[in-house]
Amino acid sequence: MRTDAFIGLGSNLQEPAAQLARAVAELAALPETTLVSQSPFYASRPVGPQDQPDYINGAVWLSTGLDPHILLNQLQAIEQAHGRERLRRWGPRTLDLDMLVFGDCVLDDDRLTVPHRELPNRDFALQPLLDLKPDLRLPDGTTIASLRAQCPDNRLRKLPPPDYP
Ligand code: PH2
Ligand code: MG
Ligand code: MG
Repeated sequence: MRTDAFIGLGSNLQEPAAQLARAVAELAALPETTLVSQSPFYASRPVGPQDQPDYINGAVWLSTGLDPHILLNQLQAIEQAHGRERLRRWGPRTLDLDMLVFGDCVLDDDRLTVPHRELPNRDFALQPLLDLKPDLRLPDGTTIASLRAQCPDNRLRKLPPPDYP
């Protein structure tokens, strides 16, 4: 069985747009997984500690036969390969891959919460999801479009096409 999984990407260290472009290729190459589409990339001001660079954010739509915890292992392996260090909560990072939505799956355990807990507060995740699938809904029926309309504005700036592959 295949599931539509939506992954948020973020980086604010070491050529963030290049980190995201590489990560998209790595996600597309995961086992039992195909890349359906990728969103534009956006520059966004940091949410959380302000003493860090702006982020580049985007999202991908995957179709996967992996179960959510196996996919999480794969996301964490890609983060590790990008030199991810876990220093402080919401602090700067070379690559962050967040499982935003995994089909109709609702999960909350010590490793994984899907849909992502912070999604309603993050325009840098909601806008790329809207770009990928304007009618996307959470398992409880809430539309991503309604969350986007209510979300605090963080001054997203869409990068011009030459800046993302
Ligand atoms: N990620 C965080 C903390 N703050 N701010 C922006 N703009 N983009 C992010 O991806 C981001 C953040 C921790 O996951
Ligand atoms: Mg994150
Ligand atoms: Mg994360």
